[in-house]
This record gives sequence, C-alpha cells and structure tokens, in this order.
Amino acid sequence: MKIGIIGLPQTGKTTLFGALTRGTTQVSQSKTNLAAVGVADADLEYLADVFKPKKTTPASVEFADVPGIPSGQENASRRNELLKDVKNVDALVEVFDAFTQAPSTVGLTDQIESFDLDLALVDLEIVEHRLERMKKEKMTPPLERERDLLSSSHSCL
Ligand SMILES: Nc1nc2c(ncn2[C@@H]2O[C@H](COP(=O)(O)OP(=O)(O)O)[C@@H](O)[C@H]2O)c(=O)[nH]1
Ligand SMILES: [Mg+2]
Repeated sequence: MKIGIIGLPQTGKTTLFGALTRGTTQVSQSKTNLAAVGVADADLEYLADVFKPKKTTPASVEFADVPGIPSGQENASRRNELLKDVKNVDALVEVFDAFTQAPSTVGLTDQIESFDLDLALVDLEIVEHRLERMKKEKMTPPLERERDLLSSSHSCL
C-alpha cells in the first residue's frame, strides 16, 4: 500500500514521515521523500518459524512525503507539479498545523476547506481535459464506461 502525505508548507508532514518511517531516511524539504516500512506481523513470524522459508517478506507500507503544497490560484502550476508524485497512491493523508493555533479556531477549518477545494479543482481540470480528448476518440464499450464515470465525477466535483 502506498500513502501520500500532503498539506500546506510547515504543517508537520516531514515530522510525521520521520515518525512513520522511524527516522530511517535522509529527508529533504524540497523534494518528495519516499520510504517503505515493513509491517510487523506475529502470524508471519510464527509461520516463518514453522516453515523456515529461504526468504520472508513482510507486507510493507510505502510513504511519500510531498513538499508543502501552496494555496491560491497563482500557485496552480506548482500545485499540479507537486501532486504528480501522489497520483498513484492508495490513500492521501492531509496534515494541518494545529500546534501553532487552537484546533477549534475558524482559521484551521477554513484552511482545510480551501485546501480540499484546491485539490478538487486539480481533479476537475484533469477530468475536463480527459473528457475533451475523448471527444476525438472512437468510442468503444470500455471508453464509454470511462466517459460515463468521468461525467459523473465531473458533476460531483
Ligand atoms: N509544536 C509542534 N511542532 C511541530 C509539530 N510537527 C512539526 N512541528 C515543527 O514544525 C516545523 C515544520 O515541520 P515539518 O515537519 O518540517 O513540516 P512540513 O513543511 O509540513 O514538512 C518544524 O520546526 C517541526 O519541528 C507538532 O506536532 N508540534
Ligand atoms: Mg516537509
């Protein structure tokens, strides 16, 4: 499983990444940090003990810590650039700074809403672009299904 850690700059993403990967990786603040962590599993250890295989490979979770994603329309291209590194993850973890301000403040709620709105706009652009391109393609049943799915995503976004 691959998990992307995203958020505004200076919110604690790299700190979280360091904690999750137990500080095993040299971290950068300007590039996406990647590390995989083996998942401890007592059942796997027991089975390895019984069967003594040549090799035991635990399940692993891969984390991608993306540099801070700036807010605002003027930063749209930088945002697209940074989000490329998390396009293929299974889940996104959004990190917000609740340590320099009280978590109950309106500011934090606003930050979360506007960050999610920025993400939705990125998705909308991708969907519109693909739908536009599909108009030029010869329709086949799989393409029709894709178009239907994208159309419903479009209205949802
Ligand atoms: N007080 C406090 N400081 C934190 C916490 N998480 C991160 N920081 C500090 O906030 C700053 C930015 O953290 P960093 O992980 O580099 O943020 P990033 O830009 O999102 O990767 C650093 O000085 C961290 O030590 C937290 O939970 N509490
Ligand atoms: Mg960072």
